[in-house]
Amino acid sequence: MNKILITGACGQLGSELTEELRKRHGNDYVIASDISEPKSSLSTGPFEHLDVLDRDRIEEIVDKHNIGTVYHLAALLSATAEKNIHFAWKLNMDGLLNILNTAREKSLERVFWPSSIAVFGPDAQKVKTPQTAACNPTTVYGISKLAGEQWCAYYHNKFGVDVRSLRYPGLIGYKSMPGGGTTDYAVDIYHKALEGEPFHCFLEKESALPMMYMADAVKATIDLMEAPSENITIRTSYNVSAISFSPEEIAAAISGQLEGFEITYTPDHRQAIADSWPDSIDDTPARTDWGWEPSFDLESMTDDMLKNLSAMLKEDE
Ligand code: AKB
Repeated sequence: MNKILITGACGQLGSELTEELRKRHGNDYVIASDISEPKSSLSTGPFEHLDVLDRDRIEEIVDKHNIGTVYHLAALLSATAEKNIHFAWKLNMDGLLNILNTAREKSLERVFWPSSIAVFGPDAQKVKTPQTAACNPTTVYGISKLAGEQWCAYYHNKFGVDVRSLRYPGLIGYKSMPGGGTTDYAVDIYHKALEGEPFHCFLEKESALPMMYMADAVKATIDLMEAPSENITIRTSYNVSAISFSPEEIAAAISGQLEGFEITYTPDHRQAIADSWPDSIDDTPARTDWGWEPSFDLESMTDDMLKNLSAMLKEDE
């Protein structure tokens, strides 16, 4: 049976997707790869050092492990990308093209690539942004995601590469920290709350953004990848939605469970990025085409985050 390769497996989504896919298919069936040293949670199965800008190395790993499916997650997120625009473009575009070309030449069965709500810009409908809203991003990250979506559709239409994609909102999980995103505050806030420290938020209190709990994000990804080809009507990238909240709303949900939690607001350069994105997303095509439905809302996510994160922090003591 052909195996699965995950690039960017040390990242926030990569590490959880690796864990879940190994649970479902067996440890040896899922090859984790990253440019960074492997995290201890990845030691359950094979790991390969991989810079996705190195096409020869990608092909070597694909041949060595008889790879049939790639989840290509290695990329720079929005806030980091704004600080290094040329490298962000290179990594996000050339990395994707290396994977798409490998998939084409080696006739891989399936590729997953993450897009983002960052494809939308300030002129898109803010609330319940539809799948087909105008995509005029004002960040280099958003520009790279929009171009990436078009490359995915092109490789599918021209060369028959079965590449599938989701426009993720901010992802929130307790197992690992995100790195370099604008939505990262919504993970950090739980850590500070449990450490008994005040949280200094880099966004304004009313700045609502689309978000999703990690369990839902992993489920959406695998559900999309397991859907029959004929159900996939969108070959750019699907809107997927779960929760939408502002910093003051997540703070209120935490305060409901943890007495004495304090938050202050000092918006920085990331506020402009947040302001350019939707407040919430409409994901009707994902629901219709492959049955997408999230399980977690703000309350149930907060409950699960605080329970699991406090258990983890206790273990580390
Ligand atoms: C980011 O904040 O950059 C990401 C995203 C919404 O794509 N979490």
